Amino acid sequence: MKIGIVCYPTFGGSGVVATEFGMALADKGHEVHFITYNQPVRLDFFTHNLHFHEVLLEEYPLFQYQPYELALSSKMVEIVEKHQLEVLHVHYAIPHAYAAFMAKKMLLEKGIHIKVVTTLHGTDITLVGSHPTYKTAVEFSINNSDVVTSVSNSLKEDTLRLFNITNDIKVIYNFIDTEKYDKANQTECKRAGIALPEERIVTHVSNFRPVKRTEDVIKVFNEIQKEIPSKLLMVGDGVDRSKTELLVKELGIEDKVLFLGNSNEVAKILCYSDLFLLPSKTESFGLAALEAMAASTAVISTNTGGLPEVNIHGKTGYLSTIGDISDMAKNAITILKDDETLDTFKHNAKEHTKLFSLENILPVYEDIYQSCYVKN
Ligand code: GMT
Repeated sequence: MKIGIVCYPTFGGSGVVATEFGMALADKGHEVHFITYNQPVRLDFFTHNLHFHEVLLEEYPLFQYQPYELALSSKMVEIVEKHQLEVLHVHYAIPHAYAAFMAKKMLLEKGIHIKVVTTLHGTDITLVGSHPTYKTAVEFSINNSDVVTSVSNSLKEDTLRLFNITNDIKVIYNFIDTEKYDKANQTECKRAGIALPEERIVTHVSNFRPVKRTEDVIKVFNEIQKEIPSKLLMVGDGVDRSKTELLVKELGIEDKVLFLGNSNEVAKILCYSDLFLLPSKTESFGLAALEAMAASTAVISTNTGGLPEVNIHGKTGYLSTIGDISDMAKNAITILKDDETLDTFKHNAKEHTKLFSLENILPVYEDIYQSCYVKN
């Protein structure tokens, strides 16, 4: 089919899911068109037959804020018409679902019918979408999408609790390309360059926003390293990075913590990892945890949002209450203290990712696209 994908092109989870999803669809022979303001960070044009259409903004002195929704809607109309797209899949409701609704109406005026699939990812509902500033428009966009999907049961429940929803919401988990993370396929996994043989490697990957509680990552690691020789890899960047680095200095553990910044090589970095820390305040799914699990890494996370649907307590890792540093550290030490326990958790983590495999999730979306097809 000919599919238009609208997403944020950044390192955030929704953009990563949308990009990897588009590449997987292209691998299966679909014609995929990305419509967004920059080339998505994980988009690999060289090995995939994909198209990228940049949404350009026109500066004008009157605008304090440039009207991105208008530019996006206009671009969607142009690309649907020009390439005869058959379905539009928008990731993250704000403002994509709203802009898609407008594009659909404009296309109808031209006698072109197109259906819109909206995938809800998390903060578009929880932290941002339900704020009174946006709520009316987000609710309208969800109720007027042709198909609405949510990345976890927890997010669906949040959506139904926070909005007056008249539309059906299908839960379809985020997917993972398990092979990509398979350590067996990682020829470049040179662990010795990162840590001593007797050291464990702990990892955190995020956009360093307050919701990720990156200072808790440092506090938990500080307790771990008192008991177990270990290193911490901090991957990503964002507003909380400097205060997180400051805490590392205050605790005097600079020699044990490496800040790697944003990376397109997450799979390669995770190949070193024994344990992943995700102490988030809220997480509709926790794609970063799933990526770690696919690289056979045990997970210590909070028990918020969709995390219990991804990280299974006592099997793939442990869940703790938000901010409970000592419980997270205690659980981490339980996992890391001997090789046999660590290997069991790592094996379980990898096994559990089969539930989220590309082969399971992709056909569900293909069926949805087929059901949306309208002959023009
Ligand atoms: O900023 C982003 O794009 C990341 C963030 C978001 O709000 O969209 O990620 C959300 O979507 C991811 C992919 O579906 C989920 O794995 C994350 O849990 C979710 N983040 C939150 O709920 C805070």
